[in-house]
Amino acid sequence: MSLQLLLATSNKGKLQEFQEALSSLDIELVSATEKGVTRFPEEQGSSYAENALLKAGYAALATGLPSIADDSGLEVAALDGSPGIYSARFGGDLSNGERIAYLLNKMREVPRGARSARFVCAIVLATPSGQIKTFEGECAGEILEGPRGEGGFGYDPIFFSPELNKTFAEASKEEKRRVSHRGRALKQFLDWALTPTAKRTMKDTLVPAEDDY
Ligand code: ITT
Repeated sequence: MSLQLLLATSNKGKLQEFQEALSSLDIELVSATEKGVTRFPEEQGSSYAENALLKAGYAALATGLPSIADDSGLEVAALDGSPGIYSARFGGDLSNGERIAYLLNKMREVPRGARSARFVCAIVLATPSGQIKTFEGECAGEILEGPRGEGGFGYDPIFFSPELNKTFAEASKEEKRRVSHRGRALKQFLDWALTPTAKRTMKDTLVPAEDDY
């Protein structure tokens, strides 16, 4: 029976990207909702890694399963690195489209050539007995003056990737995974997941395998 690994997120876009990136591993990636975890602790950390650890650690203790969480954000140079770790709540309780409009409005005076930004991602694996492993990735881009593309999620329609020569919302899933902050952190996770240490770590579970009954 394959190992179960819980993904501690309520963001469907992240869940899809993790499922696709980890499909080659002999791991059953289960969502938090499937295991009855629908709420996570408030993200009070001062870094992506701290917030990811809060989510993964909480899920590991709540379910007894090794758990991974992603904390990520968009850092805009002209806004002094904002919204950063506050990306999901930037502007308050807004729809995705409203949040994009809020960001674009803040940047209305910023000329082309001064609209650089980066996405940053920390993925943390936490086990029920307290083992922790962190993976990080980032990618550089520019904030466009208006949205382009229908794919992805969050700020993808306004994030132009010079490597792809298109926005993340115009990119295919494979293209986004190849260059994105999450794709890069997931690549590190994938490389590590094939090592003997990783297999031991991911077996650190309080949930008995079905054939143990
Ligand atoms: P969970 O905490 O439940 O995982 P969340 O959406 O609240 O979901 P974060 O606290 O990590 O996650 O906030 C990250 C926000 O940054 C996310 O809501 C998006 O607005 C933005 N973001 C992160 N990665 C992104 C990506 O690949 N494309 C577009 N926007 C992204």
